[in-house]
Amino acid sequence: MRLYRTQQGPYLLNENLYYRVEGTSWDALITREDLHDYCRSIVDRGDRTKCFPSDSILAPIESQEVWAAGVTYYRSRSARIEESKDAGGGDFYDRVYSAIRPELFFKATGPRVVGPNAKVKIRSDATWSVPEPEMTLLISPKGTILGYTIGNDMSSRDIEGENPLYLPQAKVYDGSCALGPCIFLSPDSLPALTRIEIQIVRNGETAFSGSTSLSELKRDPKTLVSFLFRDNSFPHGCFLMTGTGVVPPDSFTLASGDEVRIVIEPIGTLANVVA
Ligand code: DO4
Ligand code: MG
Repeated sequence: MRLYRTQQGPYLLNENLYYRVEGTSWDALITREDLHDYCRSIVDRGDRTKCFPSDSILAPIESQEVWAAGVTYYRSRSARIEESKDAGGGDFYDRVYSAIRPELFFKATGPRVVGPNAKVKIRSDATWSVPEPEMTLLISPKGTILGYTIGNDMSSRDIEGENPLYLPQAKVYDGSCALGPCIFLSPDSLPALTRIEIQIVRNGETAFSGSTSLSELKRDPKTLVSFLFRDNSFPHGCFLMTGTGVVPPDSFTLASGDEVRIVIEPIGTLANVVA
């Protein structure tokens, strides 16, 4: 089942059929501990409706915070060691890759997040910018993983590489976070073979493409959640991006007009153009 937030309200999509979710705010809906079963009961009732207009899809977030995990794939560890070497980056990325405590950082508030087909941004003071395609968890206020969406953790590699203490500036700015197109509701974990694919289209041609799979994710999502919820409460639930396993070559930087397309089946495609 896929749950969409649209300008017309929440909709469910199940086996090519659409169902409206009536009489609830998005916040009240996605913080339900029984979200999967509740949505299943709407589908089982069988009151089908017409499809919503595809340009009415919104980012699947309202009052939640977005957090992100870092250096959870070997590729991310290696890219970070390389980008920070002039700044004495040394071994701290390697250490965090192997440490018991993961890297977790604050990424965005709901109003800062853009949805499908909206514009993502690169910082005006950055010279080296990349998208980061990340499987993203929807987590209930009690810390239960309720569903999955696609995240783009837009990042300024030159700023982060100059000094790791600049990480919040490299990661948190207007248009730096995209989520969507929906929440894939599942009581089960996504299979390890789930692929995360990215394509960057420039002037109608592929400027970069790459992929990884969840089998490369070093951390168990439940362990990431347990660290995030240590001494931290989320009354509206939250989203957690689980890190990137695809980093373009060092010669690549995003440009205005590039289209970033991230595909994770069974969630769908998150497409955004760079402003
Ligand atoms: O350590 C810096 C950020 C890492 C990150 O965003 C990632 O690995 O996805
Ligand atoms: Mg990231």
